[in-house]
Amino acid sequence: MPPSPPLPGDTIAAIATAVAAGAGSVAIVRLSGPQAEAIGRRLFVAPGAQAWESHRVLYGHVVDPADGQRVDEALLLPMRAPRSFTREDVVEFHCHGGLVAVRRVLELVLAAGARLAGPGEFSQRAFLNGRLDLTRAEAIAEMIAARSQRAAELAMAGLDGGLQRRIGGLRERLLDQLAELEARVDFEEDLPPLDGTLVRAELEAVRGELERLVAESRQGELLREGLRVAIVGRPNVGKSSLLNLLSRRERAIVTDLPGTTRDLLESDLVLDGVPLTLLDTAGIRATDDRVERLGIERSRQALAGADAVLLLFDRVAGWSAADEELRELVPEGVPLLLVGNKSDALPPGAAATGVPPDGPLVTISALTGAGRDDLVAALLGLCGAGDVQGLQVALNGRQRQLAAAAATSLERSLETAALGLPWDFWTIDLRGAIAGLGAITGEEVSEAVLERIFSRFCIGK
Ligand SMILES: Nc1nc2c(ncn2[C@@H]2O[C@H](COP(=O)(O)OP(=O)(O)OP(=O)(O)O)[C@@H](O)[C@H]2O)c(=O)[nH]1
Ligand SMILES: [Mg+2]
Repeated sequence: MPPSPPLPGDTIAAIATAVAAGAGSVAIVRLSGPQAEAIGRRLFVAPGAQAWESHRVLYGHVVDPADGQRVDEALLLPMRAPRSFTREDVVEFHCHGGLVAVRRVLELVLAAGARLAGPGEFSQRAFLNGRLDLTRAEAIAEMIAARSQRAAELAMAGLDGGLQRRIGGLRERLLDQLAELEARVDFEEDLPPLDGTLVRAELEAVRGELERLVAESRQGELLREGLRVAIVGRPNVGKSSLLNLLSRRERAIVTDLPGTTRDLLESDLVLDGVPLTLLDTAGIRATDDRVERLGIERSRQALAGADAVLLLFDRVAGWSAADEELRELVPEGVPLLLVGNKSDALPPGAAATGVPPDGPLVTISALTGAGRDDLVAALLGLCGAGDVQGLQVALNGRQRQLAAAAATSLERSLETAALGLPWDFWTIDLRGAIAGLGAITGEEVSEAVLERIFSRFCIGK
């Protein structure tokens, strides 16, 4: 059962735009609830004969009712229920950006009777008032968090209801089967006989679809969360040069002196639509230099926390025992790509020697950029992020767990069916699967789960 809509009488308010000094020219204070318009009228003075109509912008000033002092020159946008994001009365003050004026406006709004909104409370109200299903509400948070265009496109597909239709469609198909089965439990004699093989085929088909969605969700997760990729290797092999090549700017200092990089350096970038944080590390070697030793310690820590590792070696000097030792530092199970650098300096005919005996290998030149695309493709392929382009919808972690559990329930239902047990035994796990899919779209979800989901949103959304 969906939880009950919010209590009437409560009007919430928050700054809806980014709260950072100098971050934008406009800042918005948003109110939602039955008092929104009354509060707006108390604080906003619109000169002339401007009408307070829904969805019509007013120009004027925010004024402190205590002393009549003008706080900001602003626009005000009233949106009356139900034609608003929350389906409640909404009023937005579009103030000047920066921090001071907008905070003052928020204070006045709160003093006038609104309550500061919790994280995601506007979206939660939109959901509870039936404006959005849960997949669309979650897509809002994903849109805000998107770090690449592909991630934003996937969030947009979620906002458009792509995921709700996929999951809702599967749930409908299961509900149809449940109805057939339950009818036979109660009125077997009055109905035409049910063909169990057809029911099983349908359950099997839905289970297959769910498993596909679960498998694809790994890609979506990469798009949402991005990858942490550490570049490691011995001093002077070209790690900082590779960071600069991939981030297309002179991010790191490059010199011909071994031991140039002393500290971890991070660079956020997007490769083929996948957001990544690339870590340039201090070259690992035995040294008496205290600063360099500390840097090397950080390199080891970066290795431990990485989703993938690029182990760079000098292709001209060839793969060595020292490189092999470094390879052993890479934790088990972390995707590892061996990258032979400085291919431009390789004498002709030397291609076959000096390479590692095994493991995925690419050869590049961080100096000329040769082999860059092969490196990117190999890295993303190793991380299972090879075809994010083909992705239509993607489940988030919560949705994936529910979909996987629903698939398992269907499997159990199919086992029951295979044993030839009576219809009502089939329905037990089928109901579980239906409930799980309902929890994804929000048809069957508890208050506590909702709280958890919306508390991860930012305030003002
Ligand atoms: N010919 C050639 N030289 C390169 C290439 N990549 C890097 N170098 C040179 O190798 C030297 C070391 O490059 P860096 O990028 O500083 O190497 P690093 O691995 O970051 O070195 P440390 O920070 O000392 O561990 C510099 O002189 C670079 O110009 C390459 O692809 N070809
Ligand atoms: Mg370096």
